Order: sequence, then C-alpha cells, then structure tokens
Amino acid sequence: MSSYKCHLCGSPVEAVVDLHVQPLANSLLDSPDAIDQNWYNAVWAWCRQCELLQLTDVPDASIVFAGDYPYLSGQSEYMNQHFRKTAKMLYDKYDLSMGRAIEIGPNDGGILQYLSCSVLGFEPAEACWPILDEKGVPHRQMKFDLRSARETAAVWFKADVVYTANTLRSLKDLRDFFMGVLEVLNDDGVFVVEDPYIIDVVNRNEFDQFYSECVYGFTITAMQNIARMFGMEVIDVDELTDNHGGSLRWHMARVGKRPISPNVEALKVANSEFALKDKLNRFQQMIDDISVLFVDELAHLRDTGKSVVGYGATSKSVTLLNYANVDVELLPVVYDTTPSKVGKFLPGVHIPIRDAKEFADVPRDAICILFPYNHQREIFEREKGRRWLVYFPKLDYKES
Ligand code: DWN
Repeated sequence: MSSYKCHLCGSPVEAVVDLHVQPLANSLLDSPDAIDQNWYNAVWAWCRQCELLQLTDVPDASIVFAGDYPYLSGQSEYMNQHFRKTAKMLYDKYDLSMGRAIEIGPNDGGILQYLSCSVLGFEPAEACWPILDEKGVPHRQMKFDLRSARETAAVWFKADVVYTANTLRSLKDLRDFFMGVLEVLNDDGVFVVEDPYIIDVVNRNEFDQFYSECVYGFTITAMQNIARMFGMEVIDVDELTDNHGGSLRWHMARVGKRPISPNVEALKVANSEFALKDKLNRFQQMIDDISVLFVDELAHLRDTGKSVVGYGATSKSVTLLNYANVDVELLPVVYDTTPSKVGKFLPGVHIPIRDAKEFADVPRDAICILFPYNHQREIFEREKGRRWLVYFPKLDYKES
C-alpha cells in the first residue's frame, strides 16, 4: 500500500503502474533545446474499495489543458464518422427532435456539428474556436465546471442530453464536474460519457494510454459508485471496441428516472470475470518487457542502417518514448497532420514533428512506427505500400 488516498473515497490505494517521471503529453516544445517545464510523477494506483484506477499525483489541469492544447479530434476521418453516428443514435434514442444537447469538450466539432437541435459546447482549447465558428457550432470558450454550468443553466438552457467524450477520465475533481452536469441536465435528462475502457487497455497491453490526461480508469463498479454519489445511476453501456484502442460509452440518469438496460448487468458479469486487479498486478512486468523489446528493435534498425520514422505525434507516444528512453538517434522525426503540432518537438525526448504532407518523401524502404494504432485502418488505407512497426499487443511488423 502507498501513502496515497483514493481521490473519490479516501481509502488507501495500492500503486500498480509506475512509469517514472514523465513530461505532460501535450506540452510540446518550440525548439529542440527548450527545457521541459512540466513533469509529473506517473504512478497509477488501485482503490480496492471503489475499483477506481487513478493517477496519484495529478498535474494541474490548467497546465495540462492550457489554452494552446493542440489535439484536434477531427484529424481522424474515423472519429468524424463516429461522432456523426453517435449524434444520430442520441437523437433517436432520446428523441432530441424538440430537445437540447450540451457537449463538454466538443474539441473541433464533436457530435454537435452533426446534431439538428439546440446545442451548446464548452471548449477551452483556443485552436478549436475558429473551427467551431466555421462549422457554426455555438460554444462557450471556457472549461466546464460547477460555476460555468450554473451560469449556463440560468442564462442559456438546460439540456436533455449532456455528452462528453474523452474528458471524464482526465479530470481529478469529479465532484465539481458531476455537480455541474446536474445543474445543466433536465430532470429526466441523460448524461452520456465516452472514455477509453480500462479493461480494453489492460487486455490489449496498451500501457501508453497511461499519460498525463489519464487520471482515472473506470470499471462498471467504479462508475456505478460515482453515479450513486450524485444521485444518478448507470442506465446503459455501449462497447466501442474500435475507438481509441477500446472505449466504453456510459449512459447515466437521475435515480429512478429511466429504465436500466440489461447491458449493465451483462457488463458487470464480464468485468468480474476479467479480474482486472490480478491482471494489473502483472502489468508492470509486461510494460517493461515491451519497452525493452521496442528500444532494442530501434537500436537494431539503427545499427543495420535502416531508416526509421514515426507517424502520428500522439499523446500516447510520449509515454512510450520517454519510458523506453528513445532519443533522436533512434527516432529522428515524427510526422503528423495537426497544424498546431507541426514544427514543435515531443516533450522529454525532443523529437521533431513534421508535416504529414512531407511523409510522401520518406523512402519506401523506411520502417514507419505507427503511434496512433487506434487509427490504423484509415492510415493504412491512405499510406499504402509502407512497412510499419507496431508494438501492441506485441512487437510486430505490418504492411499497408
Ligand atoms: O483523450 C484523448 C484522446 C482520445 O485523444 C486526448 N486527451 C488526447 C488524444 O490522445 P492521442 O493524441 O493519443 O490521440 P490520437 O487520436 O491517437 O492522436 C492521433 C494523432 O495522429 C494526432 O496528432 C493526429 C495524428 N494523425 C495523423 O497524423 N494522421 C491522425 C490520423 C488519423 C492521421 O491520418
């Protein structure tokens, strides 16, 4: 047991993943000589009491999600399609024809760009604002919290659906967030949350999903506990096995307001059969094994004169590259389509990020490391005739 206490219930927690000191995943640098300012102690621990996996020393959210936060979800065509389908599903399932929807963190469009009802987004990342404007998505240029939620309920509207993707697991203060959701959610409204699913992460060995924006890993028991603390319950779940390496969509409503789908009990049974804690006990060894194999393979490629490049400057890649101590000698460049990432350097390892348009000039016999493995299908389709090094669920080569 560590001396840390669960952020939710205050019980002692047990450290299960230690990735040493890591830079914040999206604190990209302007020059290779810049000094990384933002580090955190990358230790995740398990609370036996509420089955909540959690980052023990949580970096300040205002630094993690500073105004220049560069990620744009719309860079992936697959994610755009996913948001389009999700918008339709929510519109039909919760009859939004006369309804209202709020999205917390729509990023550069999210579901709101596809919903034909009254909508409002909360988006603090500056790079997203002009894109949301261009798409005609009404948004408040601020983070979502209890204060901004109260103001919104008073001045704008309350919603029938509040939706958020890839944000809940990033926020330490669940209390403030849920209290805010209750403020803006109609009495019989539904709160819908998507996040990478901790069972998929562990099952697929995706240890790079542990980065500075992963404060929590939710099991069904954990999510039910959290919902209960705020007078809510989990009423349905959808498995999104292709999203961000395996995600889960949780639907929550105030207790007694909506019927509970049998999917919830089925997930509970599957969760208990998976025995997550036992797997987490062996996870650190697996992390060390993959990291050593990965760096050894890069050294072998360098020593045999192979050209190696990275594709996709993901947040996830920062964990793997820093933990495995990969430097520019082993990986001289990473290509990426995101305008606000191009010309910058990955934190900690100082590897330059170049425009993905230049990827076409990379020699055909180069080995390409696929960092956004979650977007493999669309990247392989676009970048045909390449040889790729992948590392999950095990180190392997693939052809596109
Ligand atoms: O929760 C989060 C997840 C869902 O997204 C965030 N906090 C941050 C982000 O994590 P990530 O950076 O690991 O996500 P992605 O979606 O795996 O990042 C893909 C990266 O690859 C982006 O930088 C864009 C780039 N990309 C590219 O260069 N060409 C992506 C595609 C699809 C491409 O074709």
